[in-house]
Amino acid sequence: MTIEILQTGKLLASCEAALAERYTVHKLHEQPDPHAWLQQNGARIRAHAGSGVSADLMASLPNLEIIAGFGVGYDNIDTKAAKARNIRVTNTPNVLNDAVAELTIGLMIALARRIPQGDQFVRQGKWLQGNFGLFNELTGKTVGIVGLGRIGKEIATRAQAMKMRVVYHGRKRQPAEPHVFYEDLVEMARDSDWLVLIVPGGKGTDGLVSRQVLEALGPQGMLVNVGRGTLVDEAAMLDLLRHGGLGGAALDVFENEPNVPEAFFKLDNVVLSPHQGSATGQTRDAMGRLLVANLDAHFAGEPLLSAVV
Ligand code: A2R
Repeated sequence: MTIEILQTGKLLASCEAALAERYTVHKLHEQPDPHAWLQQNGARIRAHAGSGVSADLMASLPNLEIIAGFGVGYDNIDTKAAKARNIRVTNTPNVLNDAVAELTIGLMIALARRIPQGDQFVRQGKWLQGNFGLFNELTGKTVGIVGLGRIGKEIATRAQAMKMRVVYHGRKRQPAEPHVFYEDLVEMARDSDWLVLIVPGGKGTDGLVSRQVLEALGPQGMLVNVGRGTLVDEAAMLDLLRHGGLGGAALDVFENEPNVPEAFFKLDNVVLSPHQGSATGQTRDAMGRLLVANLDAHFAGEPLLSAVV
């Protein structure tokens, strides 16, 4: 008898194929009556593959041993409920650092130089009527990284290659890092030209970037969010972007994805991206391999590769 595991959403094809080779995989999202299915079969499930696991779902899986999440963030897995039942939780860190850092720099240049807007300008034949305009550059500017973690450090390296000065904010100073540390986020925003958000979502960081932080960044300031939509007071950001209180924003994440407030669509000083941080074939394959490797390690009684609980 092979081990029975549960998926509640679609995963990458290569990841699903690897899981199917090793385990008996049940797909709750393909069941006509998921509730009834769980009542009948929930007790046989020993692992969940993929993110998005609530305490309710865990309650209907009495023999669940492990949740192998896809992605570095696990704010959509109820880790408290998992811990209470000794259910292990894994994520897929590190393998996506480069992809997210690359997109971050891409978004920064796109916003500074208005690359998407320039593309539209050419396509719409507006170039025939005159030049596009003069914009900004990264060279010589200060970027404040909120969350100098695994991904944040990769962004810092690339920002330095762009001849930027790097400073950072977190809950604690990292003595091994050469950059200036700010304990106070408002102060860092005031001293920075760019603010890049790359901290995890969840209760501890909800609304971390308040109106006050955004106002400190100011009319020339640029915000980049590649962490989570919940980090920012989105309504305040919109208001400031519309009325000149904030220079611009490049956003890969939003409060209520994929529902992006339409007000953003009318703004020229924003670049919008559909949560693409880790979205390359190479990186997603690596994330899938790590998810599967964590499950394999668990069922082989070996140490997990990347445990969060
Ligand atoms: O606070 P510290 O010194 O432990 O630094 C961590 C920082 N961080 C925070 N900073 C300010 N206020 C907080 N409440 C707070 N909580 C955490 O975020 C650390 O430097 C950074 C997170 O780094 P890592 O744990 O290495 O995460 P990684 O792999 O860089 O991914 C960051 C996030 C994911 O959780 C996804 O939400 C997103 O990027 O894709």
